[in-house]
Amino acid sequence: MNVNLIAVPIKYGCDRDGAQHGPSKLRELNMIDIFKGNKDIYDMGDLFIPQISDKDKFKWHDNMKYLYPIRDINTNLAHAVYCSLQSNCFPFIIGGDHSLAIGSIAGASKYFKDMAVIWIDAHGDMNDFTSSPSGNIHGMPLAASIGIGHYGLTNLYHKGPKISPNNVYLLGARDLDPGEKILIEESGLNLYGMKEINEKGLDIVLSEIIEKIKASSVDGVHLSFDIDSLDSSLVPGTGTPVIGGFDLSQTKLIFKRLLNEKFITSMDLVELNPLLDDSEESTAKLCIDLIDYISKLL
Ligand code: NNH
Ligand code: MN
Ligand code: MN
Ligand code: MN
Repeated sequence: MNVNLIAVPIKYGCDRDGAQHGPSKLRELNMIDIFKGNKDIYDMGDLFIPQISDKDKFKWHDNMKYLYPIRDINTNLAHAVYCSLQSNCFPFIIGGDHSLAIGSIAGASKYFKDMAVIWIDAHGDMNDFTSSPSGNIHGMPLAASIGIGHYGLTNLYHKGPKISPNNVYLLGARDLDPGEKILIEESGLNLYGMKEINEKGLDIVLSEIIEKIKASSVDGVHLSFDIDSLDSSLVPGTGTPVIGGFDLSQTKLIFKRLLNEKFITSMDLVELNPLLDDSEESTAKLCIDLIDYISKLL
């Protein structure tokens, strides 16, 4: 299967300058050629992101920054993802902040009858506008995809919830907001927090997830990978690093085990912020290393 690379240089979801430069930094470090060395990919270019002044961030909602621009960008992304799947291509979406997963999932869920989502993140991204401490929409995409939150996001691209919580696997969480914890509990999604992973062992947890997905009736699986799932010491170039995360070999094990199943049908890689990176650009280089690794497994 060919890969369609869709870059989304968006920062409105994290409201932090720099996240919009993720795709250009990865291109500068030869992402496309590295990918092409392993897999037939087509660079579909950068999705159009309109310029919005930060003075206008609360223009559309008082606790959801840049709501309508984010909705409109994600609607276009959803269509790009849907069209890729329809033409038998694997959508590989590069961020940009994690709000873009609303569009990835909206697009993929229109194509598939019943879809699972594996969400790898230090955070839950399960806030709605009442529980969010920041108003940043990158803390809300998983909730929105399940149908929780503002109608502008929950009805994006096609009406209603995109995925059912029993088909959601949240992996690596270790920084959850109080209201978000309640939403996670109530939803009944499959939570594998860092504490549980450390106790059980990552390999066992991955086997459990793989078994559950295979036993379910899903016809598509979206993998949404936030680089802040890695330990904060490894990812200085991300907006909200959190200690106690995955090391590099654990991260590669996750990709190896999941991609070897051949059930993943689309994926995101998000939250690189080159402006926050160290002078060696270690976070950007780590992303390149992961892209090299992933593209060999696709
Ligand atoms: N939970 C916080 C919020 O909603 C932080 C979210 N930040 C993330 N999510 N990077 O992956 O604002
Ligand atoms: Mn995230
Ligand atoms: Mn569907
Ligand atoms: Mn995160």
